[in-house]
Amino acid sequence: MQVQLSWVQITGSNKMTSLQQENTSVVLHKRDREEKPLCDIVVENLKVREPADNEVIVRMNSVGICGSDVHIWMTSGIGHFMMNGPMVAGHEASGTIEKCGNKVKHLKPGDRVAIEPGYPLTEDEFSKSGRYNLSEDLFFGSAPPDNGLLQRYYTHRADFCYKLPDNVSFEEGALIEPLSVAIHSCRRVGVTLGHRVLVLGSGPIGLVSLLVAKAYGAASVIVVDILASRLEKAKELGANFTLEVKAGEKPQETARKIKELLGGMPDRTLECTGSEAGLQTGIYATKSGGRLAVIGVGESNKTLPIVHAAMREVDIIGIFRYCNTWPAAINMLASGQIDVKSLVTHRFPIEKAQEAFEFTRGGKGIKVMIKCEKD
Ligand code: 572
Ligand code: ZN
Repeated sequence: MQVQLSWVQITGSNKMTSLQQENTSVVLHKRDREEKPLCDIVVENLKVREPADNEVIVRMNSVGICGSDVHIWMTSGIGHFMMNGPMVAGHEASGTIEKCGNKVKHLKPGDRVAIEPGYPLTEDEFSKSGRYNLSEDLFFGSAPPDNGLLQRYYTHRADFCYKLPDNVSFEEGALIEPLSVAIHSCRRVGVTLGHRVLVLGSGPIGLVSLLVAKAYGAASVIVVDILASRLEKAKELGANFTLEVKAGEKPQETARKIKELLGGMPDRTLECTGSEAGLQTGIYATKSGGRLAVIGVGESNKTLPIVHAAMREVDIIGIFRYCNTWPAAINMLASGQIDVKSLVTHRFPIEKAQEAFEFTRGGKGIKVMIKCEKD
């Protein structure tokens, strides 16, 4: 089920509040012609939805661009989620409470919040047990066809907005979303004190996985990628070792190099590339009895040395986004246990969203932030 928002464009009325008049939003519109990108990015003014009793309107401040936003812009969908009309982009977000619904108790106008973009729409067995990310009826802002958060004003469930302490910035608040993927992954595979950890891929998710693995007590972390420039950032962020892999190198050979550099096989592996070679490398590299998190997605069907994994009791653990991570992430940021600030390399105002998406697609920066507030 999706929440359908009205696509009424503001045309001007003397009854409108200023809030409605300036709700600049970044909307993906599927093009008529079969030419990539399959969507146009249109910066337009959308109606602000009034909050229900349990909702808030957030004056958005920072929204990070995720690889999936770019993928949807290019292809008009992701996996089996396909656009069925115009759709607002963006799901890594923070802002300030503008207005509260009648029954909202824990927030008030002026509070700074980080927003968890997905929530279950039914009380099924998964949401009841706390694993609400697995619910069969989910809203997730910016997963087609659900509208995303890249707007000047955005209405959301209040209980999925988390108050930020004064010492956590809006950008850090927006970065809690990718950070959550890493926290959920480290929890699921049980990264703990003394572990050797392998991170495959040094994009934004690989880099936050490195930071979270260290915060969870990993004794050493090796980050592997085919791009030397990204590995530089991994070193800056505290990777004990980095390994540049040549495209086409045999996964067994990469696994051998990983063991040599680490001084032993990794206890835990966080696979963030989504590639067949990455997953194969992860299986060969992980220590017998160890665990591997499948974080990157890529092609649905992959050829894997599954018997190799089974015979060595390497557990392959699936990851679907996250659940119950925002409170821990906020505490990790506020206490200084983790520092994500340097991941933000570029900033664009919301009016220049097209430039921001093109820049992200070019793969030059690490995390591109869109600033939604007027100066
Ligand atoms: O930050 C959440 C997020 N989730 C991603 C990708 C980027 N950002 N996922 C990968 C794509 N899936 S999917 O569409 N699918 C398996 C293709 O459900 C969701 C999780
Ligand atoms: Zn994302």
